[in-house]
Amino acid sequence: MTKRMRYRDWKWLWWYHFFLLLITVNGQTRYSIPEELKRGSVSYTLSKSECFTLKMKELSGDRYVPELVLEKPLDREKQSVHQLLLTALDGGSPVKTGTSSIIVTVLDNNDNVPVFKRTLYNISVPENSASGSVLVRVEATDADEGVNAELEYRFADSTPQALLSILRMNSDTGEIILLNPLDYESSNKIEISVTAKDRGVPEMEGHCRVQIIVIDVNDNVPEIILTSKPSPVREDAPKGAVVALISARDLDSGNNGKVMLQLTNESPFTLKPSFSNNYALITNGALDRETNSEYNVEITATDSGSPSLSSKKTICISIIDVNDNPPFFNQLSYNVYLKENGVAGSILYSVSAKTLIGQWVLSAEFLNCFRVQISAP
Ligand SMILES: *[C@@H]1O[C@H](CO)[C@@H](O)[C@H](O)[C@H]1NC(C)=O
Ligand SMILES: [Ca+2]
Ligand SMILES: [Ca+2]
Ligand SMILES: [Ca+2]
Ligand SMILES: [Ca+2]
Repeated sequence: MTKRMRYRDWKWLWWYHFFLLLITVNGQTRYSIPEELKRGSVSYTLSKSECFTLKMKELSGDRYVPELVLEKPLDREKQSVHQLLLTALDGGSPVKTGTSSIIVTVLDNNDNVPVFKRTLYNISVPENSASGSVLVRVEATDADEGVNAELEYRFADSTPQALLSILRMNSDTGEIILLNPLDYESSNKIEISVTAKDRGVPEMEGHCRVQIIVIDVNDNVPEIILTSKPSPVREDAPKGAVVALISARDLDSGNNGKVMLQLTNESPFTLKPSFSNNYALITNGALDRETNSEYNVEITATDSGSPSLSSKKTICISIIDVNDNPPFFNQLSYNVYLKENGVAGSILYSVSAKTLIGQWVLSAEFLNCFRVQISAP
């Protein structure tokens, strides 16, 4: 009969994990190796291992039983399987040995927090980004396995409702999706906290921040504002007389909000820039009510965006009459021939003069004999 141990003597080892009994003695975790091995004067050695050692436990009657002792905490994330080799030596001469492998599979415990690849995601997006577009994808990893590493992405509970109506989180992929248009003019920066939660028990949670910088797009048309109503202008107003005060406004920023005002058509007026975006509409030439009693001045506002936007406004300016036209007769002198003894009241002669509303006055020395009668032309 061979002294070498046969398979059936060792087959318990294939079932070792059914028998491993966890006992803690003096702070050490011990896994007792079953009864069957207690027979005979057999000694044991264990292959070198960082975590496990073999201790002989004394039983009554000088009998010993080998125990597998855990020397330091296991960490599945460092080593998930430990392969040990147990050797049994008999007391004979020469010594005969038998070996068996012990495979220790370390079960996962949810002891790792999900960790984001970046603590801050800093991205820039134009304000006209289309709804439905993916702005950024956050990503976290979890060193555990199975449900302990299954992640769900969410916006932090403290996220304001206003942001939740603009952004949506895909809880599986970590993609942040734009729901509604951004508006640089109302908010040029969005900051949001994101969490990744695993499905372990208890669950663990990792955090990161997402900063979305909104880039201005030229989406506002410049406006022309009359800061004072245009006042009617006397036709004899000197050059440079202020007719109206005008300002320009554009809600965009930078070049998109830089506005230039111009007069579109020829007129005896010009725009004089004053402070910032303010202008004065002033006279720039001779006015004449008799040729033009009213001017429609068209102003164009253009921003410096690319492409640029513009708007127009027409201002109506009326010219006030000044009595600057003396009446003049068709002829400088009229020669009238009369017979003596003429009937009083008869019309002698008609004269006419170009004039505005006025009076006809006859020299005083003739008032005894003549008077002027006005008749329709
Ligand atoms: C985020 O990006 C913007 C523009 O790219 C930059 O000006 C800003 O300094 C960045 N912020 C941080 C905290 O990195
Ligand atoms: Ca773990
Ligand atoms: Ca985990
Ligand atoms: Ca804009
Ligand atoms: Ca603009």
